[in-house]
Amino acid sequence: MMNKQQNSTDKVELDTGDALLISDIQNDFLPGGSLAVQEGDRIIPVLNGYIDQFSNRQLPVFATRDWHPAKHCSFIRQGGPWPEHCIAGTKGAEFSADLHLPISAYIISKGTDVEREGYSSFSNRTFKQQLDNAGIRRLFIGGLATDYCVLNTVRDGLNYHYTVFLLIDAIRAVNVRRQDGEDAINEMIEKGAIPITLRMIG
Ligand code: VGL
Ligand code: ZN
Repeated sequence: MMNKQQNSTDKVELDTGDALLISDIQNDFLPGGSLAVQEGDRIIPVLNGYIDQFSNRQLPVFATRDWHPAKHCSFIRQGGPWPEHCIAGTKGAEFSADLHLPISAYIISKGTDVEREGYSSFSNRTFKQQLDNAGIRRLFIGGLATDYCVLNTVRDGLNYHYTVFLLIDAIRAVNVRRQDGEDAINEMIEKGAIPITLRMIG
């Protein structure tokens, strides 16, 4: 039986083996961008708070970026669902200047293959290798978008048997359908992700 107790917590002590994963805080996904996520900018100060918590303990920070070729299959012009966004090397693909990524952050590009969507951070095989090399066992995942990259990354992370904490105060959804974000959150928690907020980090 699903027990709510197992899937929630009051306090989390960060330790060796923990990593922060920040998904796609890029200009095109933020207000004014070509695929702007509503309130996407509101989570940036919170993510900066998580970055401080990890950096202070010298724990690794990973930042993913959607990094598409100009004719990526996900673009409407190519028959896909999305307006053109996050084309490698453009201003829209740059990380937000408001996100305080440490110089030591690992940058993970995804969606680089013209014929594959690649929502999950694990679609870049290097990511898993870097986690293994760093001895990571617990992933703290936040960023954009709840119903695409975050959802697919959390699914893969759980399938690889990482302990996954979902940064519930630092995610926002595209919501093509109004319920998508909520549905995604419910699915992730159902599958074993543990929802936490910044103030629970001790
Ligand atoms: C994403 C829509 C299109 C994501 C990427 O990373 O969440 N969403 N491309
Ligand atoms: Zn994309």
